Amino acid sequence: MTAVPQERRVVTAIPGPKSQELQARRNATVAAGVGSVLPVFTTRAGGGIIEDVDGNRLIDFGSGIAVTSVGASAEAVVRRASAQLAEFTHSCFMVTPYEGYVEVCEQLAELTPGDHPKKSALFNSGAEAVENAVKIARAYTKRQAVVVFDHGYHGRTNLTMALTSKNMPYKNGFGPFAPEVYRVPVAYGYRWPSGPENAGAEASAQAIDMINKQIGADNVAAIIIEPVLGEGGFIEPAKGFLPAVARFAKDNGIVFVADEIQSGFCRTGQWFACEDEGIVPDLITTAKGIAGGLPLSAVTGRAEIMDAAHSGGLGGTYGGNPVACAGALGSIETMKELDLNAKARRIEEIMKARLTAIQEKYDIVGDIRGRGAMIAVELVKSGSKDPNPEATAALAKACHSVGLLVLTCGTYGNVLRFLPPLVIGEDLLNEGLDLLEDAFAGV
Ligand code: PLZ
Repeated sequence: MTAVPQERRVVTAIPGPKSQELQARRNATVAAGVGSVLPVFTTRAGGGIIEDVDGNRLIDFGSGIAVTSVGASAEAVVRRASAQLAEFTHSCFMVTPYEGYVEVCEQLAELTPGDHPKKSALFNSGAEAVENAVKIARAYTKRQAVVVFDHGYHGRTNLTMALTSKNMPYKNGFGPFAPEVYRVPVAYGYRWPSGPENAGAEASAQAIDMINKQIGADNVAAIIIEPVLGEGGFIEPAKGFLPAVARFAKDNGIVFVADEIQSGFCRTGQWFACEDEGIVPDLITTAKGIAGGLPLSAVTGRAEIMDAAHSGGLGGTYGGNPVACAGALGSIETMKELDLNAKARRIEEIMKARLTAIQEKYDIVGDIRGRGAMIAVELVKSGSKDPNPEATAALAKACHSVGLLVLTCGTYGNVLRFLPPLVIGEDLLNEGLDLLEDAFAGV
């Protein structure tokens, strides 16, 4: 294994000829429904760089959608996963268990908020974790309704599609959806009619009123929210919103679930984003950053809630695969050793300063927000708050063409989001921001 040089290098058009050739093969055999943000075919990746088949090296502001926080070839992840691979690839935890699974659950109990007794169950994908959180909350409360929020994203399976708010591309034509899912407002400060300072109190009051009037609190098994809404546009619910909703859940025997699949594991400069307002969720779903790129997810929470599902009621052939667990232990070890929470906060400091300078020059930057290495700009039409998805797409394209991988998101497709690996060098980070600034000048 050779480490990828931490330097941007553009030697062909992006995508280059070899990527284009592979894209033609892909188009012949890979289903059209599976898209790619930028069809450059990867050969190596690590630190803050993705190398492609044409020899280009891109600066990575995406981390494979907030997954490779420790880099895509972190030493401890590779070492531990390789060692495990040589011992055994699979036994199925439901058939004969192994220590790695237990160790990951011990780490989750230690790292997640709250000092109550905790238990975990491991799965493969984020969506699977969310589905299981709903199963567990229903088993515990013996209630059915699930409350989710405007702009929320929870996955692509049938139940999690129902929990997800945005129709295109996630839901359109894929119904019917799972029943007993209800959506209420979230405190989206930038777009709250009476201003961000009122959003927390007003939105929580509206959400709670809707739950009481339209569902009945006694029918609600779970309230599920992303403490920073990811796909919906990196929306940080205005201060006061999350505590009010969590308190309402507690007062009414509702399981409060924090979906930290995107925001968890040091991404926002804390182990979990809900710590920012001192929230202790009953259940927390994690995936993505947990295992340095290997597929692993978890539901962690209060032991008495987690134990409500009957023996044999939770599981899956691959859930908590031993190689993925080894990767998770390597990823967590790296986060602790390199203090990646501090790195994420440093990334925020650098990015917000540079983005504020860009905003002073370009009035299409409506809002700069996010925490840690989960930062975004919301783009609007000049002199208004009208969403500007065209400028967002043009900026992303301009960045891609010079070797800076950025992603977009948002209900209106007008949010440019930055999710660099937390281990990215400051020189690469600043070079990426220079390229972004050039892109603004060009668009
Ligand atoms: N919950 C908060 O962010 C995954 C989706 C990409 P899976 N987000 C990236 C796409 O277009 O499919 C996500 C998330 C939150 C749940 C999920 C689902 O996680 O591992 O993709 O199933």
